[in-house]
Order: sequence, then C-alpha cells, then structure tokens
Amino acid sequence: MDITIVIPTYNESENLPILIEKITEVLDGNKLEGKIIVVDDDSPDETWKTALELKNRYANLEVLRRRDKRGLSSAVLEGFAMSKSPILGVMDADLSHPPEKIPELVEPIINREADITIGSRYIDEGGIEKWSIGRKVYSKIATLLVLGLTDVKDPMSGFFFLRREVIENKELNPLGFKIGLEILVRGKYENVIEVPILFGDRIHGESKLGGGVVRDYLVHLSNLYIYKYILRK
Ligand SMILES: Nc1nc2c(ncn2[C@@H]2O[C@H](COP(=O)(O)OP(=O)(O)OP(=O)(O)O)[C@@H](O)[C@H]2O)c(=O)[nH]1
Ligand SMILES: [Mg+2]
Repeated sequence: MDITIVIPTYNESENLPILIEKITEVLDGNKLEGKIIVVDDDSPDETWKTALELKNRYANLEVLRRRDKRGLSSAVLEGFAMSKSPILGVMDADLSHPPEKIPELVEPIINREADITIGSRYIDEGGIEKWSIGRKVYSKIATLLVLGLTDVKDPMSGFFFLRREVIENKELNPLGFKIGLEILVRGKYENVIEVPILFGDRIHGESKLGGGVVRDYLVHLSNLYIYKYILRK
C-alpha cells in the first residue's frame, strides 16, 4: 500500500539530504512503497534547491516551494493535498524523529488496527534525548492544556501517520504548529496507537520556535475547545 510522507522545511538544507537517505533506506528495507513530499517555505538557506537537487537521486521525491506563505501546519496540509496515497504521514526535517520507526507506525494502519499512529515521547520506552529542564516543563504544560481535548499521551507530536479518510471532507485550520492535534480533534477516526520514540535533538540548524508560537498555540487551543464543547455538543 502506498504511503506519502510530508516533510515541512524551513532552513533545513543540511539535515534534508541525511533524512531523505535514511527514510529511503528504511522504506526499501521494509518493502514499503513511499513517496516523500518536501514542502519548503522559500527558505533563505535554499532548502528548496537542495530538495530539487535530491530529486535527481530519489525518484520518489516531490518538492513544493511556497513563495508566498509561512507556517508548519499549512505546509503539511498542502503536502497532503498533493498526494493521493491512502496513508499519509508527517515528520520533521531536523532528524529529531527516528526514521527507523516508520514501519512500526505504518503497519497498524495497513493492518487496520489503527486509523492514526503517533510517534510518542510520553509513553513507556519513549523519551526526549537532550532538552533542557525548561523546555521539558514547557512541553509538559502545553500537553496538560490539551487534556480536555484528547486522551492521546503525546498529541503534540509532529511524527504521525493516518488513513486518508480521517481528514477527508474535514475542514482543518492551518493555524500554528500543531497539525497533529488539529487532526485528533477534528478528524474522523476510531483507533489511535502510540509507538514509543526517542526524540533526538536537532542536528543542524536552528529552532523555529519563536515569539508568536505561544500566542498562536493558545488561540489554536481556544478554537479547538470551542469546536469540541460548544459547536459540536
Ligand atoms: N514549511 C515550513 N516548515 C516549517 C516552518 N516552521 C518550521 N518548519 C519545519 O517544521 C519542522 C519542525 O520545526 P522545528 O523548528 O524543528 O520545531 P521543534 O522541533 O519544535 O523545535 P527544535 O527542537 O528546536 O527543533 C522542521 O522540519 C522545520 O523545518 C514553516 O513555517 N514552514
Ligand atoms: Mg525540531
């Protein structure tokens, strides 16, 4: 069954070649048929150009260079819209998400055991390699704030797969960083399986977590709470 992995990028030109090679190795080694779509928001470091060059080596790679937009969630949704695969996935470009876990994430969807699978830092055997205490606390607080929205242990993970039907005909809001959470609240699904991952520190480049992220996150959460408790019930 064919799968599409969307990789949103902003200034990831050093990480991308390493990641694409690893993903391809894992897909080939597990006889998975996969397409990779890089959605780059016209990165100043020309990640889009690196990606286009990689197309010569990897026939399963597609590249979208968005010149007029910024945003992780909207990049992921545009990547999904470019694909016809029955299984869709997302992962970060900065090598934080272990590609070796892709088969474990994809197989429950192929076998119809799950509609959504999540690479999870907050279940047994999952974890985070090198965050500062401050960042860990911040992430925990962000996760506590969603307790009223989902039972998933790591709803903020940026490494997940889903059956296309989960989001088909659903209106998803591309605000902010947490498209996985958006899908968990607005998507149509029954079973979610979390697979433990060890979240590594980014290898090259800088974090894009900046000033507006917290505000966007709080607005996004308010929208989701209103949707879940006021609009739908
Ligand atoms: N297309 C696109 N991709 C983005 C944007 N912002 C971030 N990304 C990508 O989304 C992924 C996650 O962003 P990161 O900066 O790694 O966020 P993070 O993992 O929470 O932060 P770090 O731990 O510091 O890496 C990376 O692949 C980024 O390149 C954006 O505005 N547009
Ligand atoms: Mg990162």
